[in-house]
Amino acid sequence: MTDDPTSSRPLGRRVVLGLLALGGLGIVAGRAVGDGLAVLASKDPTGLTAALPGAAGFRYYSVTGDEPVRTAADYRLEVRGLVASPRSWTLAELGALPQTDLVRDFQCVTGWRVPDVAWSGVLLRDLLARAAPGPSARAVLLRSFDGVYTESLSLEQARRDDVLVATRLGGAELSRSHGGPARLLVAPMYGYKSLKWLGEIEVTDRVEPGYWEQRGYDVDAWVGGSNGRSDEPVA
Ligand SMILES: Nc1nc2c(c(=O)[nH]1)N[C@H]1C(S)=C(S)[C@@H](COP(=O)(O)O)O[C@H]1N2
Ligand SMILES: [Mo]
Repeated sequence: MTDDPTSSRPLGRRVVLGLLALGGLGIVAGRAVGDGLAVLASKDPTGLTAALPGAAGFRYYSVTGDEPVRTAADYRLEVRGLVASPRSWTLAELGALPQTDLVRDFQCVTGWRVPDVAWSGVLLRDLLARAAPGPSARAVLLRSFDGVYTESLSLEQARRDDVLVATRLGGAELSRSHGGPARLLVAPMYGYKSLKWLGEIEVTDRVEPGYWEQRGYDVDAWVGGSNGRSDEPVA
């Protein structure tokens, strides 16, 4: 874990005081690390709360104020658009499809990186094949059930063997903070492509820029590509 930027750096006194000043630490201490910590982290623009033990090097991101909630029972994934067979998938139905395991570094465009993250789920291309995209299909538009975040991929990108609808992380159910019950994992691209709280996949005739792309980030977000930033981990 030596290249994990968050575990190698002890928290300085100023940082800890800063966290206390956020006002949530005392409350969080009594709750399960994970969702409680994530709620605090979401209010921390520095991302430093996620350097506390238990967050495994990830920093929590949500462009909305709170975490959207779907239980395993009420979760639905809609697949629609330019397809012959639109349908809605329950979590159990996704779990009954062939599962793919992937171990990949997870890299945010802002510089943090988590090495060797273990994901499992359904290949996006398997879901697309079952929907049977029509002749004018060129891309997918992904919508989060947070109601705000979107992403998109060309069909060619969406059919890669390292692009998953992930339902498991690190050998456990994907937690709500990490986008559970199901999120996208686009392993070869920066983290912003890996949309959390996946609610809908719409097959479209062109790539439509997603949330961060409308705000200036590359649509093709290959790790090591431009984005005007270094992909080096934060020192
Ligand atoms: N719905 C949603 N998905 C999202 C984001 C977000 O703000 N909302 N942030 C993205 C960014 S910038 C990153 S780096 C990863 C972070 O994943 P994590 O919160 O599981 O660490 O989620 C991505 N997916
Ligand atoms: Mo990110």
